[in-house]
Amino acid sequence: MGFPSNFVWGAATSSYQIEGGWNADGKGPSVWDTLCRREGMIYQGHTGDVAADHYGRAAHDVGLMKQIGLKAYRFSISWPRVMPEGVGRVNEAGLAFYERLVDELLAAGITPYVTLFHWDYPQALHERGSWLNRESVGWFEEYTRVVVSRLSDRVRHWMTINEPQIFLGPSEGEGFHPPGNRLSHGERLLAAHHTLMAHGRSVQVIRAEAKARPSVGWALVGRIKVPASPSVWNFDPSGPTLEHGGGPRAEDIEAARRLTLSVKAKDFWTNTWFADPALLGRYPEDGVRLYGADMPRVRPGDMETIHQPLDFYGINVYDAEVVEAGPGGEGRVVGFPPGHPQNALRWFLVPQALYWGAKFLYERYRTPLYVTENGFSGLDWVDADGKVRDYARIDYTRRYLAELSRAWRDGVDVRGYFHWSLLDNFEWQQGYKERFGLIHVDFTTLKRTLKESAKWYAGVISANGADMSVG
Ligand code: IFM
Repeated sequence: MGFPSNFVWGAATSSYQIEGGWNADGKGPSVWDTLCRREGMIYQGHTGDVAADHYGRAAHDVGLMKQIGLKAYRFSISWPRVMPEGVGRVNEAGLAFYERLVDELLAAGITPYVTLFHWDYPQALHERGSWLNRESVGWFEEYTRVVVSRLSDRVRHWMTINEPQIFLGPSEGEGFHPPGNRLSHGERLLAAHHTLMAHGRSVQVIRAEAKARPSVGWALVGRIKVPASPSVWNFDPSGPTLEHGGGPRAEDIEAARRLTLSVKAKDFWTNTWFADPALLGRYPEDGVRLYGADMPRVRPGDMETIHQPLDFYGINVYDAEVVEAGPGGEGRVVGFPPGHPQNALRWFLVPQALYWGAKFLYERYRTPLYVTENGFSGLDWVDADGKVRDYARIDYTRRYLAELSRAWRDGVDVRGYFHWSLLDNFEWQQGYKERFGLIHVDFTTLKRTLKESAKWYAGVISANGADMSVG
């Protein structure tokens, strides 16, 4: 086990999922405010109106972060809180909230990592065509400028967008995230093209206008395939380990690599469709071939805008599919055996996702990595004695961290790890059904309770990952 000496230990959240204060102090409506009011869209009609009331309790929450010993906190800015119509008018009270949060963090010795867009999109801009409208590139640029001009004397670490795969897939394709569109494949690719351009323009603005030298990245879903091996299936500590012949075959590794780095279907569950243009300056050939006539028109200069150097690449990793090589070497997905561990959302536990994901993406893009999200959804509650015994979260996290450490020892430049999430929060269309937090939130009283995992994580941080034992 081991991590670099300056490893960044953090936790992450996003604005709509924790803030509440949905119409407080001049905030404009976001597409999620609208969707939550549409019947049948969200589990039991839950909304983010109050969420964890982080808007009203940010100072208290920073105190809890300090108690855990976090070195860094990743949060996102609510675009409509800062610019109620998305462009033009600036809501000073909204900006002041984030200024106070940053000041509190710095005073507590916690480094802020700011995500500009984690799906909290102004309703007013949705009504003007959202990412389908080429003007959306300029809207995001303007919003970036407003935030950077106010916070960049104190914030150095920036992420432009979070998981475009999700806010474009379920939102514009499958219709269960807002705005609930079912666009054609060609339209979705156009929205993705504009999103990539908005990312590139935002990077340019941050670099040109930040007051303190910035470090700029983004956070993508790592759609990871891992090679089949006995150690992937066997969770018994006395079972096969890599050291005891439980490692994968070379052809399975190659199959997993190719599938992780390919475009195979007309959906957005891909790494390369987004990362190749941004980091290599071109759309991947397999995708261009597959998408054919649906391809967006790439105008002169578009790719130059998209292709901006990044200081880091953020991966959000929770699970993976397991693959093995077929007779011709092509990868095929192998199902999980009965009883394989799952989280409350029924996502399978595959700790090797952090090893292979980090390795495959680093080898292709040669950009320092952060794990910008990784965590476990459970059905935790406060026991009669006041403790939250979320041992499955601890076990999940230590297994994933062990694999991340292995990636680092094998030469991957991993800079930090942000646990998802700091607080129990609004899990999009699932509402408050499952809990991802290190800190339990009672959504009736809004009382916070540090879970056993938070106490364990505090120990991990203070030992810089050298000790992951429980209790
Ligand atoms: O809660 C989400 C987050 O908003 C984006 N990444 C995945 C998390 C868990 O589903």
